[in-house]
Amino acid sequence: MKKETILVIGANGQIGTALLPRLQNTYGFGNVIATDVRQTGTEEAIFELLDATNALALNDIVQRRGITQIYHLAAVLSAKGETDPLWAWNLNMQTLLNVLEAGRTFNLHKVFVPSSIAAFGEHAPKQETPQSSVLDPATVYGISKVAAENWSVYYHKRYGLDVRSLRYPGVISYQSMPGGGTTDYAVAIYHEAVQGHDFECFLAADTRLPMIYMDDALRATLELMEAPADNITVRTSYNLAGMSFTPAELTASIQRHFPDFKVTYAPDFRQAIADSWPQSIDDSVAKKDWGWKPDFDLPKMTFEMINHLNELYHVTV
Ligand code: AKB
Repeated sequence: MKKETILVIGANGQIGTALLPRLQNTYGFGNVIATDVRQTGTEEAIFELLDATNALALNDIVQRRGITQIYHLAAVLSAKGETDPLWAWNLNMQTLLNVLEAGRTFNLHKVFVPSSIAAFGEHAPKQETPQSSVLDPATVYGISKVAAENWSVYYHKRYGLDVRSLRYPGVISYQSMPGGGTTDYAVAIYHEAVQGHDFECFLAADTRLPMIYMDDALRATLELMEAPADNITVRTSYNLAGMSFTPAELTASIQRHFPDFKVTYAPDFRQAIADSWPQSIDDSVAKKDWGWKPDFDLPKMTFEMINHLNELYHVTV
């Protein structure tokens, strides 16, 4: 068992929920402290309430628990952020700066700060978007991610803080629902299909976006965090790819299991956000630096999602 004490901020979110058991396996149950602004009562972890916009509260936990690494997973996502841009900016930036300051002040070994494909905007190439592209995001979430990438480089260069980051595509998982993202349709659609419901998609049928299955996203996160520091040539955030598909292609892959499943399309304000993002991502630098290789394609992910959600909803097929 590795000797680190890990703090997870936003542990009840989509990635946190799935990441916790993996961290507990690697570092030991007692060495992973889960925190969030709300307690669900279902946490299988050592849990503390934490509003990470409060620097004193964050610093108190870091000191009291002898934290050596932070995974900062709390953020307001792309669609929700557009409903209240200044609130989203303040929350995303205040939590980020508090985490980086805690990292510097308490000499933390490593900090993980996720970024997103939302960091890209209309002037980045849409296909196989390169690691180094123009970053002109259309959302406040994207703007906060670009700022976070630059702050991470600053803390690394100026203070030697070992901050690492991935530009996550849309993450698809069965463990919990995402909240407030533009790629959320690709999770909700499975839940409706498995329950025998029709689905109304808020993006147009041909909207291609980069996506990744949670298993791959978690493996990427842990492989990046465990890579030797000398291998990490990107301190902004690594491009990360799993697969790319449209709502129509996702529907067809679900219909191979549920032939009667029906989807209608009613694009809303999230369409413009999706249209500003890449359609596919070039993650060759992650492959070269720390050996990244995705395992899940669309058919394999659909098979897994349906199996897990069948268990959840007790549907027999
Ligand atoms: C969102 O849709 O906002 C997120 C993301 C791509 O970062 N899933």
